[in-house]
Amino acid sequence: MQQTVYLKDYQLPAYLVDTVYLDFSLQPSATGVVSSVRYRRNPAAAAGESLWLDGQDMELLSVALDGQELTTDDYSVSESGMRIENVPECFELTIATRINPEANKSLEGLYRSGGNYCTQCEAEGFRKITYYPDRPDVMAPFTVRMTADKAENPVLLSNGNPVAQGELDGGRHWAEWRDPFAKPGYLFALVAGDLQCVEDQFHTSDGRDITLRIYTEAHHIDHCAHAMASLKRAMRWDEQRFGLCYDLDLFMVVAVDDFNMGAMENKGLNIFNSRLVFASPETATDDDYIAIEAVIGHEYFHNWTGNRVTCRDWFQLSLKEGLTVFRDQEFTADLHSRAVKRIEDVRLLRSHQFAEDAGPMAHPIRPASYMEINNFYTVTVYEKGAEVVRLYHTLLGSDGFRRGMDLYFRRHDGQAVSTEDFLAAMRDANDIDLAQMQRWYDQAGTPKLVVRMAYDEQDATCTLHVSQSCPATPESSEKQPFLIPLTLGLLLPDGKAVPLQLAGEEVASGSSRTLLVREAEQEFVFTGVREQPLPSLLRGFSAPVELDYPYTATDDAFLMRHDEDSFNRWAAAQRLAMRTMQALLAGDTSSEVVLIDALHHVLTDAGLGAALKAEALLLPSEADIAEACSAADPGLIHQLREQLRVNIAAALRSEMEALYRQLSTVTGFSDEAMQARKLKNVCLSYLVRLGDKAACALVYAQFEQADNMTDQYAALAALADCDCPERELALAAFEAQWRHEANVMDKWFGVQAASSLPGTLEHVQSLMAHPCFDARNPNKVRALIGTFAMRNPSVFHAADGSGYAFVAEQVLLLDAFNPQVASRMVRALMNWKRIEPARSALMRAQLQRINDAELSPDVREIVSKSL
Ligand code: B3K
Ligand code: ZN
Repeated sequence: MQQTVYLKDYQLPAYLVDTVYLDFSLQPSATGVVSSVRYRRNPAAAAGESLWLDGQDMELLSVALDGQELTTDDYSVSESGMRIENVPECFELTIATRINPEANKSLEGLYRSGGNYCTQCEAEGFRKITYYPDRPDVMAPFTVRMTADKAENPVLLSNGNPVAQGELDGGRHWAEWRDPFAKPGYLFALVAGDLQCVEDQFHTSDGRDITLRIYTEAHHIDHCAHAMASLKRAMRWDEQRFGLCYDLDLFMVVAVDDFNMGAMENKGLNIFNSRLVFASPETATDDDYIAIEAVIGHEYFHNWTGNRVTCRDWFQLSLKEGLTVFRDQEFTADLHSRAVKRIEDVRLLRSHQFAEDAGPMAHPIRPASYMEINNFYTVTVYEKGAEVVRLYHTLLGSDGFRRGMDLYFRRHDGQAVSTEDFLAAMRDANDIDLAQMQRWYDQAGTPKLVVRMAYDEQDATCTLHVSQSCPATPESSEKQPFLIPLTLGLLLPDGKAVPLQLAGEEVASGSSRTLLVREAEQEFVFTGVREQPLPSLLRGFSAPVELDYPYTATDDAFLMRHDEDSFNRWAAAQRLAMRTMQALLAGDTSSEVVLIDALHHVLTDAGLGAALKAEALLLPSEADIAEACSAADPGLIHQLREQLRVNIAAALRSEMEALYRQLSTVTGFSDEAMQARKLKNVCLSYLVRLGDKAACALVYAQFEQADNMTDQYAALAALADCDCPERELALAAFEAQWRHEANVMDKWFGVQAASSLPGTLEHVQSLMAHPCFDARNPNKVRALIGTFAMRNPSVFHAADGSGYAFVAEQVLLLDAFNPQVASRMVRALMNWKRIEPARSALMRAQLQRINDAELSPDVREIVSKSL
């Protein structure tokens, strides 16, 4: 049975490491690893402790201490590691092990992808390579030597800078790399194989020349230019915005096809899922382009937030991930549209993180315990973590935030620290009391902010009564009030903004300001308000909370037109659409006309940019609507939402067609062009709902004529959900065109798995036998099975339970070789308590079936907590 690890049990490492020397003899199924590590007793830890080294799934060949071979009397080995009693104050330990990269299908540790060797060590994969204190607070400089067959592996890479290389007998060669920066084992990386690279240069603002290389298999070498350009933009941006320069002479990115997540920030040698590197206009959508830039940025930014300053233990994961997500969000916002980026981030947060916070896996951004740390790379730790970092930014302003960051690096460069250290740096650099911020780290759950307004015409005052609460979550039911920045404005009936004068303050503060909510209940009084206003609350989504204000449909339609905050114009559109859906579910169609009228205005509003129009036209997803219901019926939600889309398309057909035609002339890849394409394709997705000949012909024409993947994919996705003759034509043509491009084929699998047409489950099952499908490849599993389980609610939740049974079966199959992927997939069944009773029972039965099987700790944790 898997042990639970608790934050409160943290202990300093008993031994520190001064140097690590690793020697790999690479062979596909029998790789020899010799580690020579210099240990020193930690003066800060208790004396006389034995040495514990983590290790698993290896064959131990020998152990020597200061050159003396040890016998099995001197150490004990278990499934999880090795203990050596009675070690000296200072010593060198040499351990030889043998591992099997070819057989490693967990994609953690050293494994093979496409005939090449690569590694993934975060969080606890280094212990599958050698016996070592595999914890982030043990940091050391690494030297790595590797030997390999030269013909098969002409390229040999590791962290840091190359030191030497040479030839050996028998067609083998060797290389040695040295990383001068002390790092934990989780940042170690090794790559060997038949790779080509594109090379570029970057001149840092502190006057150094850096060589940049992106490695890939030869046939993708022409698809790396966008990733390289993104890398250079990220390096420049981090210098300009945070004063942070790159520190080694070489920065490498390697693209591999088999990877459990997006990418990994290994020091000097980032390893990427190839889908987040390769791009050409023909193969990648505009969204792919933006995502590649963001993830290249994210991993690069980790060089400071994660690598130079790392985490004391894995409970602190958000220290590096929340902060680095915040940094990549700002990078994208500075380079593209800030408003659109904010809307997209908040949409993700509200759909996925709010749901996580309301379910059985709810945890604070700094969890207090875990069974399997890989299960905590979550939207809570990442996206809510980034929102908490954003709170400091809102509270301290841009300059104050920068002062805090500067102090954080001054104090902690080269250290492994905790979220308290980050809070302290922000506090001390700004001389401000931030003690209440700690609650955001310790308490799970989405706070609810209830706001009510009272207007007094006589006194011309407007009083906002604000109260906050937070629902019970598994770790606690008693919650302390949070510090919540509430950014707002007041709008008069003519749409003009009220200058905000808070009672008791001397000067007015413009038309938007941030109130600090600290108590469970608080009142704020604005004076000099001549007419009854409508409040625009939580502008820019100033805190990760659920807002409760009794807006009417007319209020929302008004805010959609007049709010000066573009984020809140979108938020009002979402609220209006959500209210309309909820009314439809209750059999009331009255707000539909308000929504359609408001969307008509959006379409024709000359003052609104294309991207914001597109965002406002997108209805809340079926999952979002289900999340807002108490006992959701996914079938009914799908049916009513589709009908609403048809009604919107029918009512606004001529405007949408006109806009579609007007935007069809756009070419190129500027931000404007990308935004225009987005709006055009949102119109297309509505028009296809009409399902008539003209509409389907229009979509198919776009499919055939597209010279870029954005347009081709949008048309394919639209047709995949439409029962028309063009559907099969498009799917067959796409397959014929792209069957040799693995990442493009994922789109083809995805649109079919997302289709709400009858027979989709059987079709998904038959696609598993397609020559391009491979259950060992996480991208394929995510594209086909993941899309079905997570992005096709109406079919996944089929009333007969067939979707649940299929997903449960796949989880069990996957868990036998890749627990991380299985453990993501099983989450589709996790929120069974929020679905209507009949389906809920079927979901629970499948969870029980999984629970009865032999499981990895990863899946066991999710299933046992869900039940
Ligand atoms: N730090 C890695 C994630 C590692 C996940 C391990 N299961 C990528 C990132 O967040 O940048
Ligand atoms: Zn990260």
